[in-house]
Amino acid sequence: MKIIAAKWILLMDEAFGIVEDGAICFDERIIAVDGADQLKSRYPQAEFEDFGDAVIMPGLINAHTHLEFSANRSQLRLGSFVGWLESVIEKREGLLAQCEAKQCIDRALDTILESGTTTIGAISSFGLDMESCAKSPINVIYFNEILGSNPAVVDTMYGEFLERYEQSRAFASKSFLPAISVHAPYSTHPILIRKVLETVKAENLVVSTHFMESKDERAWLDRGEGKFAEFFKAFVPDPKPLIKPLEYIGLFKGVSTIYTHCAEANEAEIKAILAQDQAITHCPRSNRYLGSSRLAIEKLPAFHLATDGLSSNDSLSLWDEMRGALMMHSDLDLAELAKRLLLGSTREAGRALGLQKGVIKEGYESDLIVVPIPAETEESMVAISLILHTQKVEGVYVGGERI
Ligand code: MCF
Ligand code: FE
Repeated sequence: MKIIAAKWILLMDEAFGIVEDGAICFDERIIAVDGADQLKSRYPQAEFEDFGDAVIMPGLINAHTHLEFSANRSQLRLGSFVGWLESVIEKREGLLAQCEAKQCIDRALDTILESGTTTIGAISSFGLDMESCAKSPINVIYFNEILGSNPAVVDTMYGEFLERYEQSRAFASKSFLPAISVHAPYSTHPILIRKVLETVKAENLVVSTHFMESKDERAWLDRGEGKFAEFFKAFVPDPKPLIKPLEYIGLFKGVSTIYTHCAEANEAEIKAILAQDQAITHCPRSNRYLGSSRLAIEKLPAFHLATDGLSSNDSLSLWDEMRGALMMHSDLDLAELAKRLLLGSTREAGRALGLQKGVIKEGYESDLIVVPIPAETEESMVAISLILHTQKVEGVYVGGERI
């Protein structure tokens, strides 16, 4: 059992509660939050550490990233979605090989942990990141991806997916939870979706999917037009969209689902997602770099933040993502936005993934980070200051253990 104290504790409760001069007593789970003296007399056997001028808060949760693309710097073409996708197909082999050779997945995981992210949702297209994720101290929801739009190859795609999924199940542990990702409405045949959703329901898993990420996706799914029409002609003679967006959302009814991006989603689609009690991931930098619209977060009751992969971003740090979001949503009140971004990187992400993480509350898991903050910081500036100045954190606890 441990007690840690600091000038500020950010609880990440709904009201963004801050405890001044507080302390937390915990083992694997959080036992109590109070003043240091009170906790020390209540739990005299606990190990004690005072971090002084610092913030203690839940470890950050990045619900959507692609570690297998971590070798990318400027090989992939940014600016528009289908242009980017073509470059992925062209450069994929090289990028994956480069990543294996340079062990860049392990390095990416190290930088993620140093930045204070203690849980990730890793979208895995090929299974190359499986062992690294399974052995990392970071908690991983390992989303085995399924895709395939051509009916002629759906059985092969499903077989190949199943093999990866079964392999990942063999690694399952407290910090490695196998799950399933359906790539996107333009890339995954409804036959495949229905098939994997049977497994999802039987095993009560969380599903992750890309949804309405780009203007190209909007034009294709609504009207069968635009750059996707050209793109698919390379594979099939007379390509047609596989499904309407609202129908796609309907497939996931009754399943805990995370829709990543939604930058081009319309009001009816957002309403349908919320009516099904499902979650929306916001990746502001990835959207900017792939030419998508700004997601109107001010219209959403909740959202969580994620970095996406280095395939469409310049870092895997949620602090960098929060700084990007502060700039992107330039009409929103700075202090309120800062709080929402912190909640979106902790509480809301934990909730979307169905974890007892992301909040400092009795019974929640003890994934905690310690971030230094100048002594003279006023309470009203704590959230803004954290976002503007944090690169690496001073201390990380995962499941109550100091890493
Ligand atoms: O999230 C970004 C952009 N949107 C879609 N997909 C990916 C992203 N980063 C990597 N991907 C992967 C995706 O999982 O690229 C492939 C999929 O395996 C594109 S479809 C051939
Ligand atoms: Fe993604």
